[in-house]
Amino acid sequence: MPHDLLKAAKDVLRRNWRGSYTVPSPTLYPHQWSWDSAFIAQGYSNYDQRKAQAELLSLFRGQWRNGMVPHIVFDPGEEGYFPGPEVWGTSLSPHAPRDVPTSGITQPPIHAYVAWSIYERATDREGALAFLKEIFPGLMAFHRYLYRERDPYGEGLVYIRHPWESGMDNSPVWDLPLGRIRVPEGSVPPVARKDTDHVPLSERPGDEDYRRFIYLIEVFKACGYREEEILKASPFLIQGNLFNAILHRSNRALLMMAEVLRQDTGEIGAWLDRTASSFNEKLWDGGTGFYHVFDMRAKDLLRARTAAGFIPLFGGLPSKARAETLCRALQKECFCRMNSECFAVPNYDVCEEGFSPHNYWRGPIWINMNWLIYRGLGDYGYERYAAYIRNSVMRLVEMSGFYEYFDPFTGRGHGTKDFSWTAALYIDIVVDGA
Ligand code: 9WN
Repeated sequence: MPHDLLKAAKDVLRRNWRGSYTVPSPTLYPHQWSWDSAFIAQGYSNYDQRKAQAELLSLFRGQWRNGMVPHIVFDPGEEGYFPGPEVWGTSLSPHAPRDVPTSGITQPPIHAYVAWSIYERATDREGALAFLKEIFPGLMAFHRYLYRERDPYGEGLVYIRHPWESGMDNSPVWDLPLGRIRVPEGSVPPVARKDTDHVPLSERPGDEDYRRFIYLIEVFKACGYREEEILKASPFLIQGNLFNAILHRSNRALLMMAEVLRQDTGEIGAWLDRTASSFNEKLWDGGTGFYHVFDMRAKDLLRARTAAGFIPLFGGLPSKARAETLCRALQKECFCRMNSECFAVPNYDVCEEGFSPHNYWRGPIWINMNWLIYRGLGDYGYERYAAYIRNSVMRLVEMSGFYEYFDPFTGRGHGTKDFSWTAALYIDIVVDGA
C-alpha cells in the first residue's frame, strides 16, 4: 500500500536524520555523502522544505575553497567507516576546510537540479528565495571548479579520477582502467575494510579493487591534491556519461536560478553549449547506439553497457532520434524490457558475461538510477515506459523494503537496508505520478 509505505519511507529518513543532514545508512555509511544528500533532499522537498534546504546547505559546509564539493563530509565522532579522514589526509591541500573533515574527491553534481526542485515546490516562498540566494554561490563555485580543473582542454566534458567519483564504484565499466593499475608493494596503508562487517563480501567490491581504490587516494596525496599534478599522475581519468549528463542538467537548473536571482547567465550558457556538443560528439557511438565513457588514458571509449548509458536522457542531451535508439535498447530482453521475466532497469546488461544480480554496481537495480531514467523518459515523452519504471520501483519496495539495491530477477533486496535514497526517491516517484 503506497500510503503505509510512504509513511515507512518517511520513518527511515527520520531515523537516519542527524540534526542537519541524513546518513545514507546508520551502519554501512554513517557520514554525509554528497549525491546521497541531494537525492535525499529531493525526497524531503515533497513534504519538508526546511529539512530539504538544511540537507543541502549542511553538505556545503564541507565545500573546498577551490569549489570542490567533497564526496563525504565526515562526522568527527563516528569511526565506523573505512577509509576515514586519516586516510584522506586532506590537510595536504590548502583548499580543504580546516574545521570540517572531508574526503578528497567529489561525486556527480546533481545538487543544482535538486536545489531548483526545492525552490519550485516550496510552500514558504520567501524562505525558498532566501535558500536560493544562499546556495547559488556555492553551486556556481562547484561548477566553476569542475570546468576549470577537471576539463583541462576546454572540451566541456569534465573528468573523474576515482571510481567513487562516478557513484558506481565497482561498475563493470571500470574493469579495464582499474585492472591496469598495478599497486606497488608497500604503497598503500592497511586496508581495514568495515563494509563487510555489515554486508556479505559477495555483494561488495573485491579486496583487490579496494586496494586500487586506496592506492588512487595515495596518488592524490602524493600530488598534494594539486589538480595539474593529478592530471599527469592519476592512472584513472575518465570523462563519464553519467557525471557529465547530470552536470548538464544541473547547468540548466543553474541558469533558471541565475534568472530568478538576476545574475549574469553568459558563463552558464557557454557551459551548456560546450557540454552538449562534445557529449554528443565524443561519448556517442553510432555502432553500439549507446552513450559510453571516454578513458583519457587509453584514449578510447569504454563500451560496457551499463544503465549509465541511459542517463543522458535525464540530461536532455540526445536528439529525438538518439532518444528513440536508447528507448529501443531499454525494450530489449537484456535490459529487462516491459513484461519480461525481470524487473527494470538492471544496472548492467543482463546478457553480458560478468553480470551479477546481487553484486553492488555489477547488475542489481538501484533506485537512484531508475529515478534518473524515469525522469529522462518523461521529459522525452516516453510516458508509458516511464510509468513502467515507476511501477518497477514501487513493486520492488513493496516486496522487499528500502534496500540499497535489488536483484532484477527475484526482486530481493541486497546491500544495506533502510537506505536513505531508496526511501527518499520512492517518496518522490510515488508523489510525482500520483
Ligand atoms: C564510497 C553512500 C555511497 C554512495 C555511492 C555508493 C557507495 C561508497 C562505498 O555508497 O559508495 O563512496 O563505501 O561503497 O557506491 O554511490 O554515494 O551511499
